[in-house]
This record gives sequence, structure tokens and C-alpha cells, in this order.
Amino acid sequence: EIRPIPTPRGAPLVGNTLQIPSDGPVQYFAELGRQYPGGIYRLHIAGREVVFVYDPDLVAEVCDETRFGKPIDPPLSHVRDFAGAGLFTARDDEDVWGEAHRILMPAFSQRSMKAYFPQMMEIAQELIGKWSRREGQTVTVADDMTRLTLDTIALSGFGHRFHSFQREELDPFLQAMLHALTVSMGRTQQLPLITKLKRGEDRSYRDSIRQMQKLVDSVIEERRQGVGTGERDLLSLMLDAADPVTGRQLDDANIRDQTLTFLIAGHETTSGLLSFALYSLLRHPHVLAQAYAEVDRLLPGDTVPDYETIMKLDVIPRVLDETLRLWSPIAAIGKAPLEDTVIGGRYQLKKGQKAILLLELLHNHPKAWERADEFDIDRWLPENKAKHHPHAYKPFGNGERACIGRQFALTEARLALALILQNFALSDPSDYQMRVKETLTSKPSGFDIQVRRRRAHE
Ligand code: MNH
Repeated sequence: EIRPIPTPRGAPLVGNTLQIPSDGPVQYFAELGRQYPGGIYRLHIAGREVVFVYDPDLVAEVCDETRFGKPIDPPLSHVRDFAGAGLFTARDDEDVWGEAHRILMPAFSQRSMKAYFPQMMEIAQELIGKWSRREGQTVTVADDMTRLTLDTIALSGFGHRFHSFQREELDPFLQAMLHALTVSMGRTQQLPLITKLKRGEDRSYRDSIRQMQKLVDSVIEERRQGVGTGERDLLSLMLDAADPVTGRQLDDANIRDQTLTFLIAGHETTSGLLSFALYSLLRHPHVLAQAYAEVDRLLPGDTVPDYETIMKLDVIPRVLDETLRLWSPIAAIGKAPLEDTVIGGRYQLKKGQKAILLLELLHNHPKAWERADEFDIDRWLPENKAKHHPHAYKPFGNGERACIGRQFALTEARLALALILQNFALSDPSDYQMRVKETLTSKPSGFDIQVRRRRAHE
């Protein structure tokens, strides 16, 4: 029989809107979820009914692609102000999603990862160089991981060099991006009338978007001028390849949207993953010791890692898997039913009614995970992995609209962690307490560590 979806009491008209902190909405949603052990609740936010799900069996239903799709409503409809119909923010029914997906898939094959390896290596070495010059000093982890991942996707995907490690300040592109993401997130919790009234904010929002687009246009122009390698990177595929199904090529406006999408989606999340991974290693010395032992075995002394060696790593990938379980850089993803439907045999969802998967609660759900709050990389041994609930782990999303860059991120992150551990002893003298900062993605804020070289630097 149909039952109402539980909900906390809201205020008249604005519902639950004013209860949601603008600087950490998803952490608030997770907090609230702990009060609803049934794995589902709903809120009334800025005129919309939003359902939250985190029971693994309900999530399994919501991940059935014959019944649910990816809705482009706030915040993603606002992110479209700058990411347009790029892969991340395209609607399921827009032709350009399938065209771009098919054109770009070859750039994310395992063979392509091998082709990007020299570029990944070049930027990772810049990180090692910077930290070597910081001997015994502190570094701000998330900032340097952002330098690493932004420069890596820009070089591997577009042949563009940000030179972030040569500068004290983060690239102005990141300022503009952060501002645009903050405004678009904020608007999710805003009644449209309020958004309209904030004229000054809208002006600076448009400025930030223009600034990002200027950078993107110059990256594309560089290539058209013949700068770069002519390799089959993301940009060359977009400029030259046709969709095998429709025979169509991407138009200039869409190439711009995709480029901006990849510059953002291709670095924010991986930066968060690496920052959370370093945090997790410092909190679990026995796991850190295992990771050092692995690196010392596969990369003794100053051995320069090649692609094959990175693929042989076993501890480090399991550290990444477990980090993504406990600290998912994308903390929530949205799905919506294609037709009116019922989940769990009792909760009614109307066509298009958004259901948000809360990954923190899903990834900690007692139905699916034993000792859920323990950082245990042995969960990811093949024999244990086979026993996991099939829908209790979604750090890369689900189905057709899942992350296209997963292998790219994991290859880049394996290499970066291996090089960091090969070269540095890490410590956390200030005993950092986790503070998660939310933009579109989550990252540890203000996490500083101390780095010392393990061997004298040649
Ligand atoms: Mn990624 C979609 C997580 C790295 C490019 N990514 C998604 C989704 C999740 C996700 C979750 C699905 C979002 C949704 O359903 O609304 N992504 C990650 C994580 C990492 C990551 C946790 C790193 C760790 N992503 C990357 C990298 C790239 C990339 C690296 C590019 C090089 N991601 C994308 C794109 C999409 C996406 C593009 C949209 C795919 C689509 O809908 O077709």
C-alpha cells in the first residue's frame, strides 16, 4: 500500500528552504537523513519537492535505467549557464549528448590512458619538484592537488599548459569557476524572485562565465593555429571526428561547452579524491605503511614509473576505492522517473520528480557495509568485492550517464600517489580536523601537511 514519504516540518510557502545552509547543503541533507532510517525522505526546496534516497534497495530501483533518467534541474540547470549542453549537463533526450558521448568514448579507452601517461607524468613531476623545494615546510593539499589535476586534464586533453606550479596564486580560471559554481549552487536554494533581485551578483556571475569562456576560446584557437601535437586527444576528436551513428560533427558552440565541461569535471573531483586519500592515509598509519611498502617494492630508489608499473599497483588503488566510499567528491547525484512510479512497493514518485542519491549515507549504509565507518582497504580485495551489495557504491554515478573520465581519474590518481609516497615522508603536525567544503564537489578545506624528502634529491 502507498505510504507518504517522511518529511520534516517546513515553514508555510518556503517549506524547508530556509533550513538549508548555503555553504554545505549536502552535508545538511546527510545529517537530516540520519533521522530517517527508512532510507528515504523529502524536502520542499524553493518551490520544488525533492526526494532523498540512500537505502541500497531503493537506490537499486532508482538506478534502473528503464525507469529513471538524469534530470537537468537545479543546480545542473544553472550550471548549464556555463557548461551548456556539454556531456555533464546535457539532457538525456538531447541528440548532442549521444553524439558527443560516441565521439569522445575512444579518448577514454584503456589504450588512451597509456597515451596520456607522458603528460600525466610531466605534471606529476612538477608537483614533486614543488614539494621538494618545500622541504620540511607545509603545503596546502587541496590547492596543490588542484594545480596537479587542472594542469593534467588541460595538457592531456587539450595540449594546453596552465603552468600552475610556477605560480603562487591559483589560476584566475579557478577563481572564475569557483565563483560561477558558488552562485549556481546558491540559486538552487533560492526562490527565483530573490535571484532576480540580486542584480550585482548576476553581473559578477556573467563576468566569471565570460572569463572562463575566454580561456576556453584561446585553448581551442591555439589548436586551430596548429599548436599541439596532433595526437588523438579530446580536442582533436571534437574538432575532427564524426559521430559513427549520425555522421554529424560537433558544432563550435558545443565544442566550447564540452571543453569547459572537461576543464571543470576533469579536475575538481580528482583533486578532491587525492586530497581525501592523503587525509585517509595520514589518519591510518598501518595503511600508509602498506602503501609505502608497495611503492618501495615496485618503484625502488629513484625508479621512474612507467604505465605498466602503475597498472600493477594493488594497495594504492584500494586506498582510492575506499577513499571514494567514505569521501565521495561528488556527494549527491539526481535521478528522475520517466513515468509515474512506485519504489520500495510503497513510495510514489511522479514523472520527473527528482530523487537525489545521498552517497555518504548510501556508502555507509548498515544493510550493505559492515563496520561502515572503518577505513578498511581489504573490502576491495577481489574476493570481498564480489560480495558487495550491487548498488551501494556509486562514486562515479550510474549507467549511461556515469562518469566518462573514471579510468582517467584513477590512472592519474594512482600515479600521483605513487610518486608522492616514493619521494616524501608526510606528517600532519597540526592534527587536522576534517572540514568539508562544498562547491559542486566536496574537498577538505584548509588541510595542510608537512613534507620531507625520503632520499636526498639529486
Ligand atoms: Mn566525472 C560524470 C564522478 C573524474 C568527466 N563524474 C560524473 C558523475 C559522477 C562523476 C558521480 C555522474 C554525475 C551525475 O550523474 O550527475 N568524476 C567523478 C569522480 C571523479 C571524476 C568521483 C574523480 C575521482 N570526470 C572525472 C574526470 C573527467 C570526468 C577526470 C574527465 C576527464 N564526469 C565527467 C563527465 C561526466 C561525468 C564528462 C558526464 C558524463 C555524461 O553524462 O555523459
